[in-house]
Amino acid sequence: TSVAPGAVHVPDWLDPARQRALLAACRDWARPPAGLRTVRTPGGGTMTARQVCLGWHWYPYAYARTAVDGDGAPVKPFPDWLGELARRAVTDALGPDAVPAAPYDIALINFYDADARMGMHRDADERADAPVVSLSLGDTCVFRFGNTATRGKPYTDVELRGGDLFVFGGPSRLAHHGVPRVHPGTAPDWLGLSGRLNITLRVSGR
Ligand code: MD5
Ligand code: FE
Repeated sequence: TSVAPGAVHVPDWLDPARQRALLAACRDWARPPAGLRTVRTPGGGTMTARQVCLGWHWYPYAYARTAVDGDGAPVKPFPDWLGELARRAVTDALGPDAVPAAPYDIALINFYDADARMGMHRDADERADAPVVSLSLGDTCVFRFGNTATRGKPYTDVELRGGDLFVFGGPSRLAHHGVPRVHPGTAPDWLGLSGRLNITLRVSGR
């Protein structure tokens, strides 16, 4: 389903076996060193979703090779199979011509508990315009897809469920977006996850 030019939602893209395998991998990556951390913004705010990074470590508002705002350890490698998954996602959502020449080399994994939110923002710290691939696991959330010019209206609210794929490319790459709420207890029992998890796959352009 196209939400805006270049923004395509593919419900149920990951089958249950893939969801379980991805969750197990994310739990492994979340362990120290360079594991799950709380992100603090320069203004003194705290992000409610906690994060772990692969390939490059994101901190507000730049990328580094070490967990500079965590334990300082080298960031875990970005595995080849995740890059393969990203290219397949872009092909399915936008077509083969939208797959970037440069390799996918960043994963940002956000863990949301029942009270976690993500305020409206743009992802502008990458030096490449390659599409961002977003995979969701666990609880359903409200995903707010906005416009490029402002953090406010107009925007479109979309329900993202576990197993869904969303790809943001072309004119949607720099759109504002956020997660105004998570619906607790909506994850399927077979997954064994309380809360929501989102994996974004990106090209650093470095
Ligand atoms: C999430 N993560 O659900 C979202 C999904 C983040 C973040 O926002 O920065 O980690 S990714 C949504 C996204 C990425 C790039 C572009 C656009 C949306 N967009 O143009 O709407 O945890
Ligand atoms: Fe974002």
